Amino acid sequence: MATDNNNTEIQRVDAEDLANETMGREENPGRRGFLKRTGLATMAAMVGTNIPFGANMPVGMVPAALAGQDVLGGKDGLTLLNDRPVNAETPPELLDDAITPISRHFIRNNGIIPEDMNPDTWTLTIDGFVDNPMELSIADLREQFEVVTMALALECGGNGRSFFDPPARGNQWTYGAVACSEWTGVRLKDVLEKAGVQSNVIYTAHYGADTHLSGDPTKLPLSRGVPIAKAMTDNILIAFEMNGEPLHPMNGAPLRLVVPGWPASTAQKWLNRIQLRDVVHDGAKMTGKAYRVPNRKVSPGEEVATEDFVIIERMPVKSLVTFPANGAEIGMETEVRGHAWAGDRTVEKLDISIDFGATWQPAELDAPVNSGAWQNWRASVSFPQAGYYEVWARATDNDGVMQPFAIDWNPKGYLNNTMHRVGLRVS
Ligand SMILES: Nc1nc2c(c(=O)[nH]1)N[C@H]1C(S)=C(S)[C@@H](COP(=O)(O)O)O[C@H]1N2
Ligand SMILES: [Mo]
Repeated sequence: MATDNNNTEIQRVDAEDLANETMGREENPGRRGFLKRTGLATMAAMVGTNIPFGANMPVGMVPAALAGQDVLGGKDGLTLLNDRPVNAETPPELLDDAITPISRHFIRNNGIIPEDMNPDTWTLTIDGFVDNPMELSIADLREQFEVVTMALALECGGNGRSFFDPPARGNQWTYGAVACSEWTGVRLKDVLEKAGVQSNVIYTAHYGADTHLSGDPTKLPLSRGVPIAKAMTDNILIAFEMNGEPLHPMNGAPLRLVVPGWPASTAQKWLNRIQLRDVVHDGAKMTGKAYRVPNRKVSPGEEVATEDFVIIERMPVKSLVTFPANGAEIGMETEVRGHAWAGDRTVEKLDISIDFGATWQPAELDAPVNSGAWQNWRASVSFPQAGYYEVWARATDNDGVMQPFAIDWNPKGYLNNTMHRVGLRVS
């Protein structure tokens, strides 16, 4: 029998949740179960019709019709951080390949993915301050521009957020909101050149077909852009394939931008419009504190006024150990390997330590296969005796900047490029 007590324990899908989402606030951290806070609108979309008694559904109840449905679309071994919107990261040891398999490319969604991802009817509009506004199908892109394939790394600006203290709100990414796939598409630069960039253009604005969590069609989940000089670099692609296959629905099918070296939030998925502007873009997640950091060093926990935030541009130097896995038991000799990347710069040096940073040894470091790719590295390690060790990896970029040991705190938990540590039991 439902007593008062029981009643208060049953939380409903409430107005406050929807309000939070409407405000575009990132939802609370942590690993929550499938559909734990899914709003009515999404559940309705997922079951394909409205749910008349939906307000009575306890939070966390999965509509029986959806039981067992795969929210990650066949992704392999990813950790689900949030289901509404879907956010999932890849454990470092699953990122061991030089080219990340599609099934292991992380997912970062700010809204609800589009229902229609038909490549045959998809169009991309180029407008704003251009001489020739264009509407291009994917076939037009393939026919009118040089099609290129490049290995390009994408990293979410919030990767590593979970290690901030005091904690920062938002998805609690650890290490795995990064990937390097092989993208096929046309250069953004070539398309913009054909459109004819007018002399007053300073910024791009990217639009996608995903919809806002609130269900409000006048709101966008995310629309970011880059300065025109960045847009005209030749490693930014309008991509229609990853690893030789059509884009995965969660990674922006059938068309997306791939912007290496900058926060991957600039890499609009489900791309349907690029507008050229004579002012800095002010779309969703461009303003306020989203993808912005204080313009100065701040102390942990400090309140920073919104006007003191600046847009994140280049991502900092960083690396990952992808073998062995954290917690592995291994023999006295092993290869240690991983990747390193440095925003628009290159990684010049990768050192590892097995003695908590007292001494360092250089790893063998490959050049990037092309500009915008991560760099692979490996080292042979001999441990002096059995016991517990940590492998630490530290990359240095071509400007001499090294990964730090401690985090430079910022309120939203962006740009954490501290060294990756992997604990090993050696016997
Ligand atoms: N349309 C659209 N594009 C988007 C996003 C989004 O929510 N909607 N998220 C951005 C963010 S914040 C990141 S980190 C990358 C993630 O790309 P992925 O999901 O393919 O890994 O996509 C970017 N592009
Ligand atoms: Mo992101």
